[in-house]
Amino acid sequence: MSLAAVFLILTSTVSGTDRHVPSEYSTIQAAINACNNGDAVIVADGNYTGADNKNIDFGGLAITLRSENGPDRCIIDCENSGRGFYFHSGEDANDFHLKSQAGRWDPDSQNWVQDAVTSLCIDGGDMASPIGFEPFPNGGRINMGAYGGTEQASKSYFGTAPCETIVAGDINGDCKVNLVDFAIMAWHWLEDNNP
Ligand SMILES: [Ca+2]
Ligand SMILES: [Ca+2]
Repeated sequence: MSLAAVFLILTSTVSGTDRHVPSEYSTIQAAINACNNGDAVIVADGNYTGADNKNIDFGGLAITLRSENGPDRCIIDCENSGRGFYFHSGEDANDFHLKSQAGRWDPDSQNWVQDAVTSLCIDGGDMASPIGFEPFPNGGRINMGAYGGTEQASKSYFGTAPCETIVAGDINGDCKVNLVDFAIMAWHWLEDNNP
């Protein structure tokens, strides 16, 4: 799956050392490998590619990974191969769900909760990637990040509460049927994802 992931902000209650990419460590994984629990990896603006800038593995550490100046100019480009992050060492996945005013899955309460802000990574994934199991409203476009394309993907927020009634043809879920929906349909026109 093609995935360009923007850095997620992970929180930690312990303060530690700040480790800067690329000024101190040439790759994101190299910086993480040097971390102890409580450290922060801070990534400067740039487009990050290559083996040590994808499939990023926290190795079970409780650390913070964030962009220095916000997600717009700090991109992990997986170059159509691999994934942005690979969490498999018991990391607390709770922190990886993108914040959303329309709904974020909270594993602790096993419920959808609403945040005060909405992450720009929602509906920020590759237009050509299937949205998979993202719940409605999903914007008709995959989210960036660990839960993009899954049933735990954070919901799209359009400035108001989600629709009370779902209208046929409203592909992105903003309660309106208009050219935005048509554009999404046109983008995927005659696509066949059957195996
Ligand atoms: Ca989405
Ligand atoms: Ca719509």
